[in-house]
Amino acid sequence: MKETAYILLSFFGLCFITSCCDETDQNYIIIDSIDVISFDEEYFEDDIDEGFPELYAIVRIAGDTYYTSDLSYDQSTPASITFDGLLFIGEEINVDVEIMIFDDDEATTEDLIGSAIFVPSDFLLQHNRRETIQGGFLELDLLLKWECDS
Ligand SMILES: [Ca+2]
Ligand SMILES: [Ca+2]
Ligand SMILES: [Ca+2]
Repeated sequence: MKETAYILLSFFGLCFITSCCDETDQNYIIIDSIDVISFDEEYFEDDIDEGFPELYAIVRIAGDTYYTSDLSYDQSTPASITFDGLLFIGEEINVDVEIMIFDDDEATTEDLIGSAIFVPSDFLLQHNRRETIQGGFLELDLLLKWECDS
């Protein structure tokens, strides 16, 4: 992760000098944040009604945890979860990436609310700032960052 950040930094540095900003050359995906648009409200594993869940996300690649987010501040949908410019580069852009949404619970184990799978390279052609992915009742918007964004 650190290594790829350095590669990206030097890449941006080079582009700064030569002022290149050809988006068609971009071979990586950056997710700034995600919006939880909707989810199965019957997900609750707890007996007590605790209101709107404290949402956070775990990103997994090939079953390994790649990123764990902080809790969302939002108490209704759409609930924003920051991804801090999460980078997918190299082989990572061609594999299944799973975003799992959890409810953080203090007294009991966290509840899995749902998950959705995408392949980062699917977004390269369109260059949309917002991409919607779904998994069952779960609907997420991915807010993507592109090199030429100002
Ligand atoms: Ca819960
Ligand atoms: Ca909770
Ligand atoms: Ca629980």
